[in-house]
Parts: sequence; C-alpha cells; structure tokens
Amino acid sequence: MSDYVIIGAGGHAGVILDLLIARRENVLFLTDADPARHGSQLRGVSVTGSDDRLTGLDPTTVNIALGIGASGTDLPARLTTRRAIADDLRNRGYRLPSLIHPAATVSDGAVLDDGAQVMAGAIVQTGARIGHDVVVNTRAAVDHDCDIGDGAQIAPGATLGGNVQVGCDVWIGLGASVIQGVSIGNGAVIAAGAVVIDDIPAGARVAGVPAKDIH
Ligand code: JB2
Repeated sequence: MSDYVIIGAGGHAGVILDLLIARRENVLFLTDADPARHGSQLRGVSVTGSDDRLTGLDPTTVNIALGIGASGTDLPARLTTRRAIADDLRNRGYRLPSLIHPAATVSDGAVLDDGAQVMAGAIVQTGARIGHDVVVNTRAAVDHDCDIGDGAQIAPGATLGGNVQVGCDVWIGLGASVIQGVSIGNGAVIAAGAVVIDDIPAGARVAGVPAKDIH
C-alpha cells in the first residue's frame, strides 16, 4: 500500500479515487484550485485545500495521482494545461505512477509511461504504448501496437484498431472508432461517435461517419 494525494476534486478525481481504493492504496487527501470545494469530502477523504497543501510532503514517500480530466468545451488546450501541471509536479520531485484499475485488462506486452491512467473495463493490447498522463477511460479499447502520445485522452467506450498512432494532447471522444493503422496528429479533437477511416492532421477537429473536418 502506498500513500497518494489526488490533484483535483471533480468528476475525474472521483473516478481516480475509486481506482486507488480498488487497488487498496492509501489516499491522504485531495486538493482543488476551487476554494468552494475545500472542506468537502469524496468517499470520506477530505478536500483539504489548494496545491500549496503539498508543501512539506516528502515526494519520495507520497505519490501523486492527477485527478483532473478534461471537458469538451476547452479542448485541446485543457489537455496541454493538464500535462503542464503533471510536468511541474515531476520537476518538483513528485512521482506520478501509472495507474491501472483492477477491472482493466492490460497486456504484459504493453508499456505504460508514468502518469498513464487506465480505467475500469478498458483494454490495452500487446505492443501498445500509452504515453505520460494519458487517460484510457472507462471501457475504451486500445488494440495491439497502438502508440498513444503524452497527454491524450481516450474517452469512455472509444475503440482504436491495431497500430493506430495518436499524437500528444489528442482527444478521442465518447464511443468514437478509429480503424487500424490510422495516424492522428498532435492536438486533434475527434468528436463523440465519429468513425475515423483516414489520417487526421495535427490540430484538426473532426466529427461524423466517416469523420470529416468541422473547422
Ligand atoms: O491546477 C489545479 C487545478 N486546475 C483545475 N490544481 C488542483 N488541485 N485542482 C485543479 N482544478 C480543479 O479540477 C477544478 O477546480 C475542478 O474542481 C476540477 C475539475 O473538475 P471537473 O468535474 O470540472 O472536471 P474533471 O476534469 O474532473 O472531469 C472532466 O473530464 C473527465 C475525463 C469531465 O468532463 C468528466 O466528465 C470526464 N470524465
């Protein structure tokens, strides 16, 4: 059992807290930038204050779990900000271990970088690389030999075929599908339910079946 502090106390943090409890880790407290959340509790764990609550904690003994997710209104900027928060914590000496829910299926032949999070029901197949601070959310599937760039998020129920290359800070929306072998450039946003059958350039926003540019 390791000690953890969760950064953020909204929806994503609740899911991360559940994951850590399911793994029988010890969550000391949560922090949140919003003072309105201070003093509240999630599953009996206190939201004690903002990130200055980390001051005085020994980074060699306390792990950090990033409990901030992303929403549809401010993508992909939110993903870049989230990754900067994680990097700042690493620069201050904190560890952000990769986290796998016990009800996820991750191949021994997959590689998860620090800060990667794989939620309940998700599947990560052999040969896949899941980058730093990536979220493979509930029931998402990442098939063999996919490469998921740092900070990307695969929303619940999204499906990637084999050997899909996903850039940094890419958002793949709820239930979207990406056929095998496609490349998606950095910062692209794939809308919920889209079906991607061609390469997507960096920064593009696509939606529909098959997915088309919506700029
Ligand atoms: O730098 C920060 C910081 N920035 C935002 N430090 C700390 N400690 N907290 C920060 N926050 C806090 O994260 C905000 O004040 C807010 O309380 C929380 C984000 O909560 P919210 O529920 O708005 O979103 P989320 O990021 O937890 O979840 C989103 O992304 C998930 C992937 C939602 O869209 C979820 O539905 C989605 N599953």
